[in-house]
Amino acid sequence: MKKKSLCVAALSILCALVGTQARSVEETSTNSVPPVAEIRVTARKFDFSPQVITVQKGQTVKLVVTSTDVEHGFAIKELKIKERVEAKETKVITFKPEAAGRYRFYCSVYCGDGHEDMTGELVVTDGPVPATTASGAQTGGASNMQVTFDESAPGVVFVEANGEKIRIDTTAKTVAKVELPADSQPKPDEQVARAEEEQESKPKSEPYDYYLINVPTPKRVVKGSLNLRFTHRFSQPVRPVRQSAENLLGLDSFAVSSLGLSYGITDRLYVNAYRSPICQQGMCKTIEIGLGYHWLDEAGRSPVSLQTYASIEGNDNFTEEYTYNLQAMIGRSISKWGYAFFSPAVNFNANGQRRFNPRASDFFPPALVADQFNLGKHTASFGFGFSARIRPTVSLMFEYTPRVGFRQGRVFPNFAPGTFTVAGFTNVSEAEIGFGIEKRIGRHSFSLTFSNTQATTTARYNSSNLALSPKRFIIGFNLSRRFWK
Ligand SMILES: [Cu+2]
Repeated sequence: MKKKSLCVAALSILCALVGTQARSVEETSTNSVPPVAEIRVTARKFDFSPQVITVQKGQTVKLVVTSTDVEHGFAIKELKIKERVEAKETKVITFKPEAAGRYRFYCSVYCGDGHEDMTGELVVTDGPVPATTASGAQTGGASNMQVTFDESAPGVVFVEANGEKIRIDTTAKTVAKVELPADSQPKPDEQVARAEEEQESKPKSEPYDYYLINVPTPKRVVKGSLNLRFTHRFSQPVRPVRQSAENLLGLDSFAVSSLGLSYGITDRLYVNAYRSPICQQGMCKTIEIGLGYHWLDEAGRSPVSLQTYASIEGNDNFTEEYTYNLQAMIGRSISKWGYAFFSPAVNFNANGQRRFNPRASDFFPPALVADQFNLGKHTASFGFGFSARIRPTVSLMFEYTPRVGFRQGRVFPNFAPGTFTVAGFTNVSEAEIGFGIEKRIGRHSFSLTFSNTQATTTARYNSSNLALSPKRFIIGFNLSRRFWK
């Protein structure tokens, strides 16, 4: 009994001691660390504002995150924070960083192409947050803190934030609220409107890539960005499978690799260069150089997105046999996940110098009738396409390009009955058809493609194919990568 009460007494003394200790720690910490740091953060396609948030270790941080457009997320892996911010709503995220360091924060809800760019940094300092950070970098979006010094009175500072102005006199050690004229305080509605306005002026990224398989889309080339396009087309058709199986469905066959670059001079004007080794029936070493312009944006409340493109293709590294292309790229969303495209083109001189016609000398004995056979000189084509996003970053694509004028397929000689004399020719050409699946990872995009044309430059995919029937497809890949922006 005696023992027990002694124990209780000792315990209560211990408790009291620990309690005082804890209180004194708390007291000293409240002296140096402001208890709560409330920071307003704006989330929108595709950035956070501010992008750098500085707080102090051990401080309770209250992030007031507002989305000005669609649903976004806010996540910091190391601090186990992952929150959803509903469209046009505000979410308060409270946490207490216990270790100093730099933490990456990012959007954790897919919000469109460019989502991967939505990142920022939380800096947790050991000591007090530097004043410049507190007043400058941290004040983005809706919050707007301003610190001004009174030139006439030394030691007087005005701090303006969230429509309030406070006068701090460090010599007299007084703090006083200064009344602001009513109209100088931005109303929350105005703040949202301003944020929306800013966003309108910012070009949006279309949720599809620059090309379906061969057909181009009206995707904007962002100013200052360099975009790489790499295409790879094998030559052996997938079907009949019995033949292609031993070559891994054609993957062992001769493949054509073409490489291109486009650069955004402004957010509308871009230049493009592309080199492809083959055209039809052999090596052409074609270089295509073009200029494009982005006219309309569906996101900018136009019914369609529209881009036009003009280019010149020259064979043998741009030294001969020129073709001139004009193309329009039109795109429209048909649902939340589907997009329709139409890309009409004219290709002047697609068969210039009659270079794809059969020649008398191709035959033995020479078939003079070949000189009379004409495949036409120019091509007009009509590329139709669809893409459907089946996952946030995965799309299925289909395209179909019928054409008129010069259409190169396979040219067969027709023999006069019972002889070996060439009496005429038949040209078998099929409309271009392609389908594929695309995966976008940040600024990369990779597509596995199937198409019945091996040539990929503007004039060639539009005017010729491998003389395959539409049932026969070759496997290919498209790779694209955006640099610099
Ligand atoms: Cu996002």
